[in-house]
Amino acid sequence: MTSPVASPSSANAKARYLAAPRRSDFTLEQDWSSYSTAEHDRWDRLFARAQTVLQGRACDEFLAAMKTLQLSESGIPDLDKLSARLKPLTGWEVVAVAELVPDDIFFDHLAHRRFPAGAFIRPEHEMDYLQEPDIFHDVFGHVPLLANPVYADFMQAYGKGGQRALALGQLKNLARLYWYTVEFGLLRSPEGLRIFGAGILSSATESVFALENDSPNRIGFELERVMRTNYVIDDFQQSYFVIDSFKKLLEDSYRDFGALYARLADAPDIDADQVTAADRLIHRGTMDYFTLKRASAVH
Ligand code: HBI
Ligand code: FE
Repeated sequence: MTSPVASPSSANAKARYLAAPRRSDFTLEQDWSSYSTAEHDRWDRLFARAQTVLQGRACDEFLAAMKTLQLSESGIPDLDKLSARLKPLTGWEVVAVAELVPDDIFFDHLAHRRFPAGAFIRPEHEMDYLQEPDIFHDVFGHVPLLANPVYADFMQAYGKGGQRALALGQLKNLARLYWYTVEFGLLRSPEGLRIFGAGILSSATESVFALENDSPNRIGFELERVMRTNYVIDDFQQSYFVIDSFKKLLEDSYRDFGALYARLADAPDIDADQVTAADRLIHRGTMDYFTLKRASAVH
C-alpha cells in the first residue's frame, strides 16, 4: 500500500519550495495544487483581516486594483492566472520564488517587469508578523499596485536603478528609497493620508499604527532625505514618508543618481526617529510606542 501523501503541513511550506528545482533566475513552479486546505484557509483569514482594516486606510489605487485583479478570499492565488490578468494592464507578471533572491537577480526581474513572489505562506504561529516576504506579503502587499501604470513604471525604474546602484556599490542608499516608499510609503489624498507601502498593507496592526498612532513621525517625501535615512526591519517604522502622488514619485526619481550618490557619500546618515530642520513635517512623533517597548525590553 503506498503511503498516503501527507498534505504538506504549513510548517514545511517553505521547505518544499527550497527543495524544489529552480531555474537560473531563481524562479520555480508554484505548484498551486500542492497548497493544503489549511494554507488556503490561512490566506483567506489574512485577506479578510487586511481588507477590513484597509477600508478607509489603503489608497484608492490599491483598492481599485484588488477588484481589477480579482484578488479575494478564495484561497492562495494561482500566479499564472494572476499574471494573465495583470500583464495586459501594465506588462507586469508575477513569478514564484522560494525566498529572498540575490540583489542582482531581484533587480533583473523588476527591470523586466517580473515581480518575484515568495511561493510559501507563513505558518500559523507567524500570522501577525514574519521577517521575510511570504506569498501574502508579496501578492497582497506588492502586486495590486503593479496594475497602476505610473507605479508600474516606477517599479521598473527601481529595478534598473538597482542594477546601476549595484554596479556603483551604492545599494544601501537606494534600498532606503525602496524601503520608505514601496514597503512603508504613505500617500497624500484629498481625504487624508492613505497607505501604499506593501509592508503596511500586509500588516493589519501596522496599517492602523502608520496612519493613526501619535508615536511615529510623518514627513513629506524628499528623495535625498529619504536616501540618507536608516531604518529598522523588525518593528514598526519610527518615521513614515508621505508622497504627493505616484506621478510625483516617478518624476522625483528621474534624477542623475550619479551626482546624487556623490553628494550622499559626504552626507551623514539620519537616524530613523530624527526630524531635520528642512523636513516638511506633517506630524512630529511622540516616539512613545518605541520608548515603552525599550523600557519593557530592558530587564
Ligand atoms: N528578493 N524575493 C525577493 N523579494 C524582495 O523583496 C527582495 C529580494 N531580494 C533583495 C531585496 N528584496 C532587497 O534587498 C533589495 O530591494 C535591495
Ligand atoms: Fe516587500
